[in-house]
Parts: sequence; structure tokens; C-alpha cells
Amino acid sequence: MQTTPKGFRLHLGIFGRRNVGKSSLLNALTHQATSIVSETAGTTTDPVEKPMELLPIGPVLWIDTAGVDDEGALGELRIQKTKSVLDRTEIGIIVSNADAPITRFELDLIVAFRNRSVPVIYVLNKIDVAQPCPETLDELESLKIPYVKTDAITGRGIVELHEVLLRSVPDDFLVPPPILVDLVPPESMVVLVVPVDKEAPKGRLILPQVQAIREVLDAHLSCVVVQDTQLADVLQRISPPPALVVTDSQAFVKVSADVPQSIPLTSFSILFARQKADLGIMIEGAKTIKNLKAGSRVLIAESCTHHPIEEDIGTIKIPKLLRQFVGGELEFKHVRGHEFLTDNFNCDLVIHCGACMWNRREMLSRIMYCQNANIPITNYGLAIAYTLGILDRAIKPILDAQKLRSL
Ligand SMILES: Nc1nc2c(ncn2[C@@H]2O[C@H](COP(=O)(O)OP(=O)(O)O)[C@@H](O)[C@H]2O)c(=O)[nH]1
Ligand code: SF4
Ligand SMILES: [Mg+2]
Repeated sequence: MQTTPKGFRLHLGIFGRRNVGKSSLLNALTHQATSIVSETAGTTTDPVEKPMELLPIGPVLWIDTAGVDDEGALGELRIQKTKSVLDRTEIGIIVSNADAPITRFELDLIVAFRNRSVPVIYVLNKIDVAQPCPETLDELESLKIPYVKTDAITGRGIVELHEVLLRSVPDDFLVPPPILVDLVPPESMVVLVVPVDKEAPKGRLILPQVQAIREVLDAHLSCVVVQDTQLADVLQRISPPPALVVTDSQAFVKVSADVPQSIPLTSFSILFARQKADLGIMIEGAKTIKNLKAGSRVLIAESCTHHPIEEDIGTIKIPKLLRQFVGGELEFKHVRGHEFLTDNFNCDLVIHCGACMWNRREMLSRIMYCQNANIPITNYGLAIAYTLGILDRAIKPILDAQKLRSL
């Protein structure tokens, strides 16, 4: 985690007047005593920096500052230091006592962030003591500033603050990793296995396949696209062997038998779990399949509302594989589109489609929702690979590439 250079971390600055609970909020956000909390105003002097992995957003750097209303000559110096943090802040968090009106201190901060095109979040803290007055909420709404009510001592509102943070993360920070080109050496060849069975759409390929081919071409690599039935024969004819084989998850067992262990193998869904979501969290989710037992509840979620291709895999194939794995009946619920856990289906696992039609932020929001509700989440490809006992092989090409990068 500490290997991420500071410059690549999303800088989250915490600002506000003295004693409003900025340091307490940072401690609640990081679950540790990072910053000194005190009843004495002006305790935080120099900005306090705390790097952390804020899942599923990624590596962030929290910066706790001194109060912007500090007094005296020393106070002036602290204010200068606090202002210098403004210039490196990518999301500004303004903390205030919940019942306090918005004063010139907060307004100055809002203007400073707006001038820098930096998103702002307003935190109304100490709601255990007093509620915000309606005028403050009206003003925040008219300024179009998202706000969250917190009690930094008990951690109330921290989950909501995480959700608002994710919504405020600038797009360029959420730039997804490539689909596959970073997993193979330059100028290498990859083989894409695309079964054309009765479930395949007529006359075309599906989006993940098209996107993978396009990425390979853009990177000036080459690729061979074959059906699973031709794979063994084609592999014999390719020399040197391909740098990677990517298969549709549904053909994984056959393909895994046909591809020698020396050739890295993964699936489209696993590549998309990395690109669209957070592969680490999704792998952990897949591994919780071993905890399912007869009667466990599984939510199967698809991003598209009507998608006949996925219908079979989500409604028939995955439930069948899971029943076989568990050796008993499970309770399944299927949701589509933006409908998601809204009826509080208290489930043991969420299995999501590859989300190829969605942007990364939307999928990360779902992951965050599940994490906050303590529900493991995985995707179709990972769930299939796990139940078939081939997960380790399927994720190895990605883990190997990550290891190489961190050397
Ligand atoms: N009741 C209550 N007290 C809080 C809350 N957050 C912080 N405090 C208290 O407010 C005081 C100032 O907190 P601190 O985090 O040092 O404020 P800072 O100066 O803005 O960093 C301390 O005594 C904290 O215990 C809260 O949500 N509720
Ligand atoms: S978003 Fe999901 S349901 Fe829609 S095509 Fe992609 S994998 Fe299938
Ligand atoms: Mg402080």
C-alpha cells in the first residue's frame, strides 16, 4: 500500500474552523488515532498527512489542517500552512459544527475550492449534540454542495461520507486500467476464445470481446480469435506460443484443459472485474462461496435490464453451479439495471455481471454499497472459476503482472 507514490494518491483535504472535529473526523475515517484530538482550540498545528487505501476508491492521502480561524501571529502562520494545502487538495472537505451557520470562513473555503474547480463536501459534525438549522441546509442546497451529517466520536455518518466521496472523485482518478495489454510483453500475440453457440448474438460479437480486440490492435499487438472447438489445433500451429489466452468464462473448463499450464490463461470476466471494478475485492468475494450452505441467499445482479445473452448464465448456469457446489438448494434473487438491494434483501453474496456497459464509478459504488453492508461481492467469471476449481489459474496472469510492476 505504502508503495504508491504520494503524487498518485487522491489528496483529500479536511478544512474548517478550530474545534469543529476535523481531527476526530480523520480518525473516524482512518479508524486510527492519526491526528491529535483536543478540547483546546488550535491543537493541530502543521498539516497532518495520512496515506491509506480507501477501498474501493484506491490510494488516497488525507490531509488534516489547522483551523482557518486561528488567532495571533502563530495562528497566522498556521493559516498560511493550511492555505498551502488548498493547492494540493483534490476533494475539499469542509467541517463545521452542525448547528453553526455558514460563516465567512466556510464561504472563503468554498470560493477557494470553486476557483480551483475542486469538488467540495460539507460535513455537519457533532449531530449528537445539535441538529443543523434549516437555513444552513437550504444554503448548501442552493450552493449545490453535497453535505453529510456526522458524529465523529461514534462514527455515525462515516458510511454516507464515503459514498459522497466516491461520487465526488474526479473522473481522471477513476481512469480504469487497460483490459489486457499491460499483462503481455510488447509485440506479443494473444489468443481470444469466443464460443459461437446458440447463446451468442446473431452476426456480431459482444462488447467485451470487441473492446479486447480493439485494445490489442491499438497497442500494435496481434491476436487470433478462435472458437473453443478449434483452440487445441490452433495452439499447436502458433510458435512461439501466445503470451496469453483469454476465454469466455463459460468455456473455461474445456479451454483450461486444452491450454498447456505454461501458457497464461484468464477469462474476459476476470479482465473486466479488474477494469470495471476492484479485482481484489471481487476475488475475496468469490472465495466466500465456500461459506455458502443450503438455504443461503444469493443476489444475482445484471447491469442491463434486457439482455438475453446473460439471461441463461445468470438465471440458470450460475445457480446450477452453486447448487452443485453447495450440495443443496439456495435462495436466489435476480435484479437488473439500477435496481439494487433496494428492498434490503439480506443476502450472503452478490454475484454481478461483468458490467461492460457501465462506467467504473457506478460499479465501484455498488462495491462500496456491499462493503458498507458487509456483503461479499464477486462477478460471474470469478464465481464460475471458483466453483470449477480454476480460480487460481485464471487470476495468475494478473497477479503475476502486478508482482512484476511492484518489483
Ligand atoms: N460530541 C461530539 N464531540 C466531538 C465530535 N467530534 C469532535 N468532538 C470533540 O470536539 C473537540 C475538538 O475535536 P478535534 O477533532 O480536535 O477538532 P479540530 O480542532 O477541528 O481538529 C474534541 O473534544 C472532540 O472530542 C462529535 O461528533 N460529537
Ligand atoms: S453490462 Fe452486464 S448484463 Fe449488460 S452486457 Fe455487460 S455483462 Fe451483460
Ligand atoms: Mg485538529
